[in-house]
Amino acid sequence: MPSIESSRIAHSIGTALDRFIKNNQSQFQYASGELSQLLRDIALASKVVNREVNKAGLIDLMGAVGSQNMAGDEQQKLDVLANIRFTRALAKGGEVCALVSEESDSFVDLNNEGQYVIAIDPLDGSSNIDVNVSIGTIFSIYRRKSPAGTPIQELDILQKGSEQVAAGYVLYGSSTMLVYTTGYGVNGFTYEPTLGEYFLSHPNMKIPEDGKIYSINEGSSNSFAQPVSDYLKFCKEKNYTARYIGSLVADFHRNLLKGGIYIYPATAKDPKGKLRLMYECNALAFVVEQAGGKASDGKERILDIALTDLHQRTAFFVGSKNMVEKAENFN
Ligand code: FDP
Repeated sequence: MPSIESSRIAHSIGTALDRFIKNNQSQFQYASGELSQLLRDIALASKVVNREVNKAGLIDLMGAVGSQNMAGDEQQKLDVLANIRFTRALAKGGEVCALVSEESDSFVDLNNEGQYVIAIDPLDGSSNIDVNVSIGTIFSIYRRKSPAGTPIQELDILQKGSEQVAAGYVLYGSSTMLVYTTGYGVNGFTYEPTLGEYFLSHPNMKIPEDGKIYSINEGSSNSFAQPVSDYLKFCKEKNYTARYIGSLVADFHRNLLKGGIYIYPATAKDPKGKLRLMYECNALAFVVEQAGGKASDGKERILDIALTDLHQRTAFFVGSKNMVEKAENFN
């Protein structure tokens, strides 16, 4: 009988994120190493945020800071802190020329020669911070369109989701994971806190084509449109399982692994849907499509929706291909 230590040693610890990024750099059409550095900057900032999230209860980071962000949500202390961490890391790297964040009114022009624009929700699911439930970071990366070194223009910022060159999320859950795509499949990395590194734990992730989990805030069901109510009735007739954490990244991640659908439809409170196209839905839509799933607003593919506003909202149907198609068919 091998001892625990020797059986542990028998298993290699796997590929570190840095090594993985380096090995796959040539896949990327602008293989200059800049995007790789940008992904490393995101990973580093996420480690810092992870540290703050883990000790939030100890150092008075929980609770609201008293102000509201652009979308009208109450800003939590950790939201603000995460925004600062990511902005600093991305500004310092020099690869990003402009940043759009859930936490700021307009985009931030970083006044540099960077080739990339990033849209980020530094800490999503903020109403879950105080109760120790999983939260996440969501990011989308675009290539700028105007020449480097010139002032940022609207055409650099308001790009469709289909123009993303990379996207992903960090889930601060029972373990911390970074999941991302550069358009060549989806890979997931788990953070090893004692080594301070992300390691490849979920290579080439694929979402099951079908599933039995539906995730929606049914508290608003009185104001759902009839097709959404009809689809929910169908889910219940099929004895599907309801699972709703209320933290988009966590709900999305579970369904990605197990198969399922997440729906945030239009409601009376949010007639255009609650979630933000630019820094929530586009990234997850890119990831889910790369994993073989689907994302739409109930009718139109999320990645094809034209952007007219930084903080634009949309209804969101995302998850297993067959489930999203079934929900769309009720329209
Ligand atoms: P939160 O308001 O806590 O930041 O992005 C918004 C979001 O969370 C998502 O993470 C989550 O899925 C959704 O809103 C929850 O909204 P409801 O409370 O309306 O269900």
